[in-house]
Amino acid sequence: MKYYVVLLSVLIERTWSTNDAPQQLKFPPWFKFGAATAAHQIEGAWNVSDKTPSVWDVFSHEKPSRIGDGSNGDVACDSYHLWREDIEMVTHLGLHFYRFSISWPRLLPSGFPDRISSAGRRYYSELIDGLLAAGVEPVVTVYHWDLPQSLQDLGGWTNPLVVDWFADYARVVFSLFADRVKTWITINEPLVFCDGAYTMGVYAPGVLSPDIGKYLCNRHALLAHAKAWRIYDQEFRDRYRGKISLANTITWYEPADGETDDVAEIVRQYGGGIFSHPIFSKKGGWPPVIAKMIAENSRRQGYPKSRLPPFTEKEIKFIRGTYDFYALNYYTSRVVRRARPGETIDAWPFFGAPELNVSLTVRPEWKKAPPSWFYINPVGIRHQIRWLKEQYGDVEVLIAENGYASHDPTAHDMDRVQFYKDHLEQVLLSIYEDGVNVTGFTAWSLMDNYEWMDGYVPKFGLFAVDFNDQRTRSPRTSASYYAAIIREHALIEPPEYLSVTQNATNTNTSYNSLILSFVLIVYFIK
Ligand code: PNW
Repeated sequence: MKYYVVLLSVLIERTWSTNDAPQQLKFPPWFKFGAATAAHQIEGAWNVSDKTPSVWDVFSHEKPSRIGDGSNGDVACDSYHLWREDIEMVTHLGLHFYRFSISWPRLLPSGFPDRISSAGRRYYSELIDGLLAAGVEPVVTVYHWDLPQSLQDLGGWTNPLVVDWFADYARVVFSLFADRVKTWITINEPLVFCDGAYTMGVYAPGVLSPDIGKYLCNRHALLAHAKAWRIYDQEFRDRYRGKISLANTITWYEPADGETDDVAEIVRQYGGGIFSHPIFSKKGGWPPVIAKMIAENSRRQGYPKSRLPPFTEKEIKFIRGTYDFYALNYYTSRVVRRARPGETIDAWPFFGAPELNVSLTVRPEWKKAPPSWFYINPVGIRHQIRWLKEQYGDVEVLIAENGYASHDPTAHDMDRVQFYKDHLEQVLLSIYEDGVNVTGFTAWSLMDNYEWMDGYVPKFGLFAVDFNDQRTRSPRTSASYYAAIIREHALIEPPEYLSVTQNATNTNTSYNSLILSFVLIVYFIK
């Protein structure tokens, strides 16, 4: 009996007291930490081997004035050549997983599976093998915005055939890598590449068509995701037992003082619901409140049909349930108020505002970060996660992106340290107070990279990259902080971490250990 007591005590001690963090600051044992990048933002080698141009190559080459610093992703972090250094950063941090994306035109130069590039295939295969050899799980995004330009020339995401084009591409990706990759994201942030491109014209391909193109893109992105999910489900799941979903970026919307919550809720349904309701709700299809609003707007504008093309019953069923978890990207929040009569509402800086006829602002206390849309509100991530649970039930949530940009290229980035600390604190509250099954957190980004139309100006990296030189990577303070969180599997206070060495932490005796020892001594004396 005594042995069982000792064994039990040791088990309790190991599970709950492996460091000095109070219980509520520890992450659950199964919680995983990662960091993310995307192909176009880091790889460079834009025309190396048989790779063909993506929409971002063409957009940044033809319209450099549309990019903040006039730059492009021709070299970026040169990860096509320096991927071993990327793995070194990943292991330096002690990440459980590394999320990266595959470049469609690098793997399939024509956009179609008539020919798989052997250079492209080798590149991703070696990267995956290198991660696995280092004990790191690869988490792979199939599409992170770099559509082959040849497909854009055929209409890109506005052409209904893109659903099949994407599905064929996804099948190739699964057939090459699903033996080694167990977590998949089909498509990253359709809100940004549809709205950002078609409503605002600021993301590639920069085709302005806010009324029509944007909603075609939305519809086809959802069908393409569903088709890829079903291909994985039917042709690969039995053999490889992986998980697959899409990633949505959702801004948290709250009502302005004096406004009711229902106006904020409409914007939530637009920003988060359009790409979630069809997949995660019991009924499927567009969020009803949004379908109704766009139908009414369309009628008022003289369109014979809703500009938001409805799904057929068959399509609703086809899309519904095509998820294994919810991949949430969270960055920022907005305050919503109804537009005043006659007020002009700008599409920029935020998605959907003119359609919804609302004004979107920020609270004065939310600190501004570059890029232009970024204001910091850490509790927004908790509200957003709780909203997902309220809307779609107990789905597993993977935070697939969260991170901070500054203009400061230097190493001592206490603002980023604070950002991660504040957001991870809210994630712990989501888990322990709101009872949401959040299973992982992904820092955006592993390193400074090509921040789309903002070029190389905003620095998102845990590691700094010297873009004027050999793309040397150097860890920032936030990298040490994130590595310490991962090592301790707990949220630690930045000042404590920065002043206390690892050795000192280890020699501290925790209160839990003291109490446990006391209980054991009393038990044996008796
Ligand atoms: C994400 N917003 O984009 C992308 O997944 C990354 O590629 C990108 O580098 C990162 O976030 C930072 O921009 C977003 O306006 C773009 O809220 C815009 C927004 C959110 C995410």
